[in-house]
This record gives sequence, structure tokens and C-alpha cells, in this order.
Amino acid sequence: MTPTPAREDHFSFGLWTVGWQARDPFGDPTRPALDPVEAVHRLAELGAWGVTFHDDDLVAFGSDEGTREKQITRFREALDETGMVVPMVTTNLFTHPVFKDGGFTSNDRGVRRYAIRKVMRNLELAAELGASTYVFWGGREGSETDSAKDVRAALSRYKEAMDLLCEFVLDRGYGLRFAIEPKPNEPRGDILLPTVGSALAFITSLEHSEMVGVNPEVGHEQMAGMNFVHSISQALWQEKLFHIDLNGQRGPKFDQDLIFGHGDLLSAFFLVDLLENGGPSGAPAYDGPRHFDYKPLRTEGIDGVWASARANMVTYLLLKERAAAFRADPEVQAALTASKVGELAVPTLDEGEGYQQLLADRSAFEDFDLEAAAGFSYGFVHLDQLAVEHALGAR
Ligand SMILES: [Mn+2]
Repeated sequence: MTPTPAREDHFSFGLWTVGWQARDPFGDPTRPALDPVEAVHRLAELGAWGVTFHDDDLVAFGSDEGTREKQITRFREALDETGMVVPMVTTNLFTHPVFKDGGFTSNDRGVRRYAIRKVMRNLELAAELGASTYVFWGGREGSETDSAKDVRAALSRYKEAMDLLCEFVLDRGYGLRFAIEPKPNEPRGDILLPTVGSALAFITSLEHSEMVGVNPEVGHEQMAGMNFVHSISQALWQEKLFHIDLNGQRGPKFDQDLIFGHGDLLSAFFLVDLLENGGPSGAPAYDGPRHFDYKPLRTEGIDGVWASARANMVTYLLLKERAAAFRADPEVQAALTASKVGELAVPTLDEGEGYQQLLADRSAFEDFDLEAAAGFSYGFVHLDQLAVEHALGAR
């Protein structure tokens, strides 16, 4: 009855997800370290297609060159043995104390130069491993005080770093695209580029804005009280959805990184419906990796880690089945028509019509039947209940 994840579903996981040892601000790790090689093998067995990582997930910070090469070789061998791919890579610019005031936007110029070099070194590895997307999550780019951070200067330094790294990738011919991951807070009190909308606006300022998009995370947007389906819709509309981080969150509180669907399940249903059926003629609206960025609960042993990895994928596939059933239901199609959902895709003016013609059209204003339009019952409740019934498997 439950679907089986397969490579063609394009599910990917960060090494830091299943590898999380469950250290939190109040408690020590509850699980032993997980070898990245073991993670690749187990994820492949579960039906995943790809694995992603921060530089320091694969090679411990400060390792010598020999250790680094050895670890990369072991990782490559695991990829070759399993057929797993590396669709995305990212940089850790947040764990080491040197980044306590940020990487690209630290007040300390030396830290900023070091941060850019750390990214450049890992970009070379990302290209070697065939990654197509490089993510930037600036978790330490921000502040706790308004006195100690010149936000406009910080945004200029952020842009300077992104412009330089774009130039580096273009000159080297790596073919990588960048994706900025917004988050409102945690670990900083306030993080720069807090929402998808902020990141999209920032990207327009970049020299190579065409190669920079967003990597929205379900929980990050929901921490800010935003509607994730709306955020993803705008990212798609602006052709900037370069990558996505799927997980679960229960409203505005700390970053929970729950299993996908184990937070706002109905929002997850509509997200999957958008990704899988939201393109032209019901085609997928997004063809990139279905990437999970979650944390296995701290209560779980290693068996729970693998159960949670599977749960992300199975939940996604179940929602995909439910969304397909929703779209295929004639009653849903009739309800969509009754609610005029498709009418929104019709331009408000006719082809070639301008404001002169609109002014001359008495039916648009002078003779417009205000009472009839105001009295129209849209039927959104009926439509949404059909969605809930499909999501619950009642239809
Ligand atoms: Mn998160």
C-alpha cells in the first residue's frame, strides 16, 4: 500500500541530516558519528538518488591535505558503488568560532576574505563531483543588535562576495548555479535575507543575477509565518526555484527540521501538488532534486534515523498520489471551474486593448452589474474540502 521510493523520484539528502548526532543547545549528542560512506550506502538502499554536503560534513574542519584527499576518495568510491549522485554542495560558514559575526558580512575584513576562499576551495570539489547547484545559507550573516551591524554595508559585502564567486565559477566554466537559502533567525537573532521575497529582491542587484536563484526551506519560511506555497509560487513565477529543502515545521518557533509532512500536512499536500502538477497542462512545475533537509528526532537511535529518511520519501510519494487523484477527480474539476480558478489565467485586458478601450467599455464600469458580482458565491469552501478529503484518502 505504501509506495516504494526509487531513483527516478530524484530524492536527495544532506549528509548533515541522517548524520546529525542530535547535539542541541541544551544537550549532548544522543547518537554516534555516522561515516559519510555508510550514509551513502544506506540512503541508496532506501531508494534515494542523491547526496549533498557542506565541505565540513565530508572532511572535518582543519584536516590536512592528505586526510582530505583520502576522505574524498572514499566518498567517490561509495558514489561509484551505489550510483548515487551529488546534485548540490554547500559551505559551512557558521560552525567555527571565526564565523561568529558572519562569513561574507563579518565586520572583520580578514574573516570575509577567509570565508570567500573557503567557498572557492569547495566550489572546485563541487564541480569535480558533478554538482549543478551550489547553495548559500548565511546562518551567521546577521546580528543581535542594531548598533553593531551596518546592514546596508553588510548587503554590499554580501553582493561583493556573490559577484566574485559568480565570476570565479564563470571563468572556470564549472556550470554551477547558485541558490540562496533564506531564514529569518537562528542562529543569529536576525539573519540577512530572511525570507524568499528578500532573497529574490537581493538577487536583482547582482552582476550575474541570471545564475543566482533561491533554495527555500519549508520550515524557514514557516518560522517567519509565511505561506510556503505562496513563496514557492513566486520563486517559480520569477524562474528562480533552483533547489528546494523539504522538511516539516509547526509554526513560528525554533527551527524544528521535522520530517516532510510531519508539520503542516495540508500545506505539504498543496506544495507537492504545485511541484508535481503546477506546470503547463498539469506537468511538473519543478524538475530539480526533491531534497530533504531535516533532523531525525533526538529520541531516536540509528534505526530511527533510517526510518525517518524513509518517512520523508514515502510521505512525499503518498502526497504525490493524493495530489494526482485530486487533479483527476471530475468533481474537483467542476469545483475549480465554479470557483473561477482558471479565469485568473485570462489577462484582464483583451489582446491589443489599452486603457482607452477600457475607458470606452461601458460594461466594465458604468453598466457593470456590481450587485451580481458582489453577490457571487465563490465556492472555495467546497473546493478546499474536496482537497482535504483527497489528502485524507477519503476519495
Ligand atoms: Mn531548518
